[in-house]
Amino acid sequence: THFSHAITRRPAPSIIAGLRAVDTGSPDLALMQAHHAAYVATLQETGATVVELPALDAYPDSVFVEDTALCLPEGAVIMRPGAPSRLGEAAEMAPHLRALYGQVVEITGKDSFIEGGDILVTEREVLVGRSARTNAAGVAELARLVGPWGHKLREVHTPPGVLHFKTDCSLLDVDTVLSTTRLSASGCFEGYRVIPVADGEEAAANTIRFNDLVLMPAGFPKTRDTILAAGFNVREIGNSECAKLDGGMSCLSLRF
Ligand code: CIR
Repeated sequence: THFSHAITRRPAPSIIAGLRAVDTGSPDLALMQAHHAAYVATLQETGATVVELPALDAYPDSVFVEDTALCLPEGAVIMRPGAPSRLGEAAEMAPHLRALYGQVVEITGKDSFIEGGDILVTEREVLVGRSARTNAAGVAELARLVGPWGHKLREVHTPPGVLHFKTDCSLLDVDTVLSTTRLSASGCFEGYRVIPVADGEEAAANTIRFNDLVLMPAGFPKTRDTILAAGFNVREIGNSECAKLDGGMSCLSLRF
C-alpha cells in the first residue's frame, strides 16, 4: 500500500491534562513538540503530503488524531470516541476529511462508541477490538457502514488493561504483524506472519509502516533489531512524552 497523505494535529498546551491510565508525570510540551516535528518530517520524507492541523487547546488529547476516524480507500468513517472528553474531537476532524475524500460517513448511534486505535486494517480484513473505548454497538455500526465498501470486519480481543487493540500490534506489510505475545497468544493473527515484540518492550508494539519506513518509538533495541533483521527500514522517533499518555506512533496520524 502506498500512502499519499497523512493528517496530524500539533500538540496543545492543555496536553498536560491528557488522559492516562497511570500517572507517571505530565508530558513536557516543548519536548513533545520536538518529537512531533520529527514524526511529521519522517512522514514527509517518504514523499507523502502531511496536512498539519493547528493545536486544539479545548481537547487535551487531540494530538492523537487516529482515534477520530478510520481512513479506507473507499472513504472515511468518523468515529465516536468512548472517552467523554474526546467525543468532540471527531467533529473537529470531519471537515478536513470531507475536503480530501469523496465519501465520508459517520458513526452516529447515541450508544455506539468506537475509537480508531482499536482498528487494524489489513489487505484482507478489518480487525476491531472491543475495549474500554469501543463497544459492541460501535463495532456493529462500523460493520454496517463499511460492508457496502466490501470490507469484512472481524472482532478480536484487546488484552485486559491495554488501552487499545493497536496499543499492542501494528501491520508491517500485507501479511506481517508486529505483536506483543500477550495479544498474539489469543490466536487473533492466525494466517499472518507474526514478529514478536521482545519481552519487557511491550511499548514498542505500536509502530507504523508508512511507505518505505517503519516508524517506531526510540528505546527498544531488541525489538528494533528484530524488525531490522526482517528487512525493514526503521526510524526511531522519541515518544517519551506521548507514552506518559498511553500514546504512540499510530495514534499521531491518519494515513491514506
Ligand atoms: C487517550 O487516553 O485517549 C489518550 N491519552 C491516548 C490515545 C492513544 N491513541 C491511540 O492509541 N490510538
